Amino acid sequence: MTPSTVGCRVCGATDLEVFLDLGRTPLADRLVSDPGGGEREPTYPLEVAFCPQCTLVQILETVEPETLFQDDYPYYSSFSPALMEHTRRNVDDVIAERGLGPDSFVVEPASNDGYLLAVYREHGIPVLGIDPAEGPATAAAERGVPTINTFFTRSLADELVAEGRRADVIHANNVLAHVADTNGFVSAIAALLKPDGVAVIEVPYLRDLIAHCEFDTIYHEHLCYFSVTALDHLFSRHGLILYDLRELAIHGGSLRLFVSRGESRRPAVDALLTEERRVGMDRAEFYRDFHRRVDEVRTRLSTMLRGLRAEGRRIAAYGAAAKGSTLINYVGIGPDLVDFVVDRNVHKQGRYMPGQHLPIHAPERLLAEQPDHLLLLAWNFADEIMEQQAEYRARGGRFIVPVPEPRIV
Ligand code: JHZ
Ligand code: ZN
Repeated sequence: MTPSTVGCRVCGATDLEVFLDLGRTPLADRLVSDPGGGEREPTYPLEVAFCPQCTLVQILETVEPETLFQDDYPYYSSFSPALMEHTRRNVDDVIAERGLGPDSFVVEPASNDGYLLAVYREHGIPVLGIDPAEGPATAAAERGVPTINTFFTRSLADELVAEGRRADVIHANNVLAHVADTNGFVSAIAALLKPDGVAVIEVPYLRDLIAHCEFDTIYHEHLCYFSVTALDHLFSRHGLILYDLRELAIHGGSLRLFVSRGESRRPAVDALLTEERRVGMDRAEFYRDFHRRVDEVRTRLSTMLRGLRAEGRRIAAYGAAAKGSTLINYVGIGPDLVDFVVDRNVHKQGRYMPGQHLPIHAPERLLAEQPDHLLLLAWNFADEIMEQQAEYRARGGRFIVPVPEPRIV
């Protein structure tokens, strides 16, 4: 492991240990419009490190948030039916558990296109979305979800509090890992919550990332990779208690965290803290052979795709996902191996994947061209996508799932 000079994002410690180096990659959600047009595509180092003081796993590079999220952000949550289903169940549970009604107030930083808050609106519960990405924030406003088009910060939280708008519930899904000022974000949550309010936060779970070799979920938008140990420490720094949690299958394995000021700790939290200590997630050794496993996936996937190509097979890919960008750029999957990518998101179609410049088309292209193999870049939605593509499969198409180890199904 290489010692690093950058400070930990949460505790400031400077003795971080780098355990994985994915080289320089382009930004995962920065799709290319005109690959032949001389548009220079910047690349940034992608090194992952462990903090021996507070156990946080993090990347060292911080790309300015404005570059990552503000301008031309192509991710719209509503394009994934399984995510919508997951969200609806989450909201229904929270409404029932907290007894929410027309006098309640629900706030969501990183509300994207309003897919989650719209469900509260259906129940007549007042909401406020906050999102820096203009396209998704506009889409949210158009569907009737009031949205402030900006970043969620401590000063914004203080303004809302000054207006008497404290929250009964704050949802923060897949955003905690994305913020450069981790402490500022958590302190903003603490400030905005009513004394008996609760924050319901979803993050991808580091244990699953390591266990299933999901190295492709590492990209510049994801600054932190959380264990319960690191989260527990983070919230307690800001006077909050991580009092309950649930493990979720979404995004390759996530945690739903319940955080408040005064609730008493439920057994699920201690159970995972104990488990993490048992397997060693709080120690640097745990992470030391990860790079070897990642490189094994790279070699096997590259060999598999090259072998198929040499046999004259045509290969396409499904899902112009951000994680797909890490995968194709780290493994080196270019137009010589994969003809095109399909995605339902109309904002991605007609553009090209970062770095490797694979063209992105609508899914209808699959049946029109019937490639022999389909590399699942959005492997986290494998079941849903395979079901949708039953016809492609019936006609002889095969799927390639890249992680935890490349296999053809
Ligand atoms: P998906 C996103 O990452 C963005 P990505 C972000 N960086 C983040 O943190 C994680 O989520 C959690 C398409 N699709 O959601 C939609 C279909 O076309 O796995 C998406 O473009 N048809 C904020 O981008 C892509 O695949 C379908 O049936 O890695 C999936 O991307 C389905 C289900 C998806 O996350
Ligand atoms: Zn630390």
